[in-house]
Amino acid sequence: MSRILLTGFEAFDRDTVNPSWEVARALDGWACGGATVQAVQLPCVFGAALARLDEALAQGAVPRLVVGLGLASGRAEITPERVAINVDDARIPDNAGRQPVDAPVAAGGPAAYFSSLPIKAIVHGLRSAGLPASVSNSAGTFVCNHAFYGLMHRLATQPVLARTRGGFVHVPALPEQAARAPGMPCLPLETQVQAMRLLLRTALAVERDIVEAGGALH
Ligand code: PCA
Repeated sequence: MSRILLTGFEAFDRDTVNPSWEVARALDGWACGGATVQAVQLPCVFGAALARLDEALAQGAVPRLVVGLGLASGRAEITPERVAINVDDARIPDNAGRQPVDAPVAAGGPAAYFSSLPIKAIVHGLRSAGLPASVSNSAGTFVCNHAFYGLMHRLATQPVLARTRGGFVHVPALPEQAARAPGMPCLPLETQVQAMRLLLRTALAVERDIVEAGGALH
């Protein structure tokens, strides 16, 4: 059995729940394509999130797949991220009160990394199953992008991780969160978990991504 690392974030910005962690922990132990999911919670803190990721990467077998999840409140769909950028630029303080502005995630690192997940095949598969999904071209510049960039930097620079695929997916708010913010889109937890099962299956099965237009005007 190989290992799939699925990370989710703790709650942040005065929230009490984070769907990304609820989804990850619901799938902890789930077996898929000869691999088993290990759910790991990341602190919503610059630096500390990557320290926790390093621990999880080092403990146990080299993972076949690492997928980071995070909440993007305001989004209505499951959105696999295309690109991580080498910038920390926090609009609000993180859970430790840190608020870096225009700082690199990794000093001297490349400007960006692309996800190595088959993001178009994932979106295609989710939509075919009637689940809302689209490719996102920006993971922002807060702790999610930080974790995504840090992950891809590790996969690119640590020889032991050379064969591990990785990426990041933002998920919508839960109905209980949207109930407190009129007009906020949401997706029930069961639907998010179902989508993530399909996403992981696709990520394991599809070696080469499909070519399908996914560009948006905005
Ligand atoms: N979302 C934030 C950080 C943690 C989370 O779940 C983000 O999009 O950066």
